Amino acid sequence: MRLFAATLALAPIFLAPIFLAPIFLAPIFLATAGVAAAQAPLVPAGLNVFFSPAGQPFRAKSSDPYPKDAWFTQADRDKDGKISHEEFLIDSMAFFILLDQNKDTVINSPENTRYETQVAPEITRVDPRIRQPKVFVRKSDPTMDIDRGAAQNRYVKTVQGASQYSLIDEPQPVRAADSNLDFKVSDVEWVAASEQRFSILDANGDGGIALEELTKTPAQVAAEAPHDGKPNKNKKKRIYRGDDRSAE
Ligand SMILES: [Ca+2]
Ligand SMILES: [Ca+2]
Ligand SMILES: [Ca+2]
Repeated sequence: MRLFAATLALAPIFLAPIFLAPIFLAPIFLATAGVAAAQAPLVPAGLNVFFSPAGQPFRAKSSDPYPKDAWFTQADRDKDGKISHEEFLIDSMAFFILLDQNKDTVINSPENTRYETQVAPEITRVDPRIRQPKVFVRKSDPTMDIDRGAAQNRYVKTVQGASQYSLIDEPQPVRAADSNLDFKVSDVEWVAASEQRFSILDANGDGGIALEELTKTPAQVAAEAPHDGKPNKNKKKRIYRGDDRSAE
């Protein structure tokens, strides 16, 4: 009850038009991107994408700063250079309210589908710019009860969905909040998920998140990687793995 009451108390803040503006622009962006793009890549070339911890997409030209900064600026409402716990929850709940189209304080299946297809279609695609983990083929281990050699690759963790653009490894942030697995995300579940996300991001546990405290998303790493397309003759190809053989 307390969480719900807190949500209601914050409601007027969520309605501030300036605060909501970037999210309202998303459908416009998608409309201008063109209906014909339905089967084509939904992330036009040259656009960098960032997903807030709540799963809100931010998009920017590659010539502009990586849009993590845009989220930070939005969430840091008092502009003190840190996203406080309260600011983090407000930002997260603002996005919840936008996803909750029928305003019943629950994100239901159609509302989740709208998220996946219209608000954040990037999560259904694999971004070719992002480097995926190497897959190793190992000989089967005779000490294991079951021969897992052939099936082992199924367990290699790939970077999928929203994780490609997120600070937290959650391929589908809305579904991830559905802790009782009833295909609905209540406001209470959303607040609980937001609390967990804050704990993860507040690395030094001081109750606030500074921009420097944030890691780089896989998309950001890809965007900041040396210019691709041309082989770099001056640089030896290095493969990072446990048994680094770059010295061989
Ligand atoms: Ca702040
Ligand atoms: Ca709803
Ligand atoms: Ca649920």
